[in-house]
Amino acid sequence: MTLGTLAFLAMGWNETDERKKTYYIVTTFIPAIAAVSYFSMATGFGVIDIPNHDYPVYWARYADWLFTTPLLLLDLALLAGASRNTIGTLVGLDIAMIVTGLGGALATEGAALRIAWWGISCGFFLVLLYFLVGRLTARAQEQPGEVGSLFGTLRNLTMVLWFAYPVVWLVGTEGLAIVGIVPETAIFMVLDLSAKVGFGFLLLRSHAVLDSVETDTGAAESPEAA
Ligand SMILES: *C/C=C(C)/C=C/C=C(C)/C=C/C1=C(C)CCCC1(C)C
Repeated sequence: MTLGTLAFLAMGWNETDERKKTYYIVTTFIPAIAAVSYFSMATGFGVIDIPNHDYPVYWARYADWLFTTPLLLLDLALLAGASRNTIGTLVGLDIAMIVTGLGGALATEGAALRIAWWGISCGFFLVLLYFLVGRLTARAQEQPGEVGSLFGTLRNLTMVLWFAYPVVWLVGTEGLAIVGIVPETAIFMVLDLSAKVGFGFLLLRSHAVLDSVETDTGAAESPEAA
């Protein structure tokens, strides 16, 4: 994650175009936050023992995801030229998904209740995907040049990888504990690296495509821009 952060910093260092800078700033913070979160988990601060739990809870994961998943969605939304309302909706659903997921991880009243929290979180996740596939994709397809296809690639990568998180959670130590803590941690690490550093590389290496993005972010409140 640290190497990814440094690579993105280097890639964006000499960028002068204000709009493109936004992508570099957003995308660089994603692995930077994850690096801090992993540091806290590696040193024990990001892990707590909870009464009635067989396994420690890695709460720092959720702190990481609370900030990094909205930033990933922001990258996608900016690429699609989404309105502020759409961005707000996506981020709201995403935060609700992570917070209810944390509720499940911390719940002490037994597996059934943990899985109920998981179900609530999945509900937010599915609505989020609905916006990603519907509203955002339609908007991205109106974009000139190759923006639509870059968006499609990143959206598909995001959907495939993000889908794995609730599955790993459910079979892992937070849920049914079919998979032990070591493989679970390893799978989350690969997912995190792909969804953050892999995603970032795909986005930022398409430097030329970012030139043609048309934004709609001000449309909700600034008709004078027209
Ligand atoms: C870089 C980190 C990423 C992309 C994390 C994504 C996390 C999710 C999509 C988590 C989803 C979850 C549910 C849908 C159900 C409850 C458990 C969660 C929080 C793992």
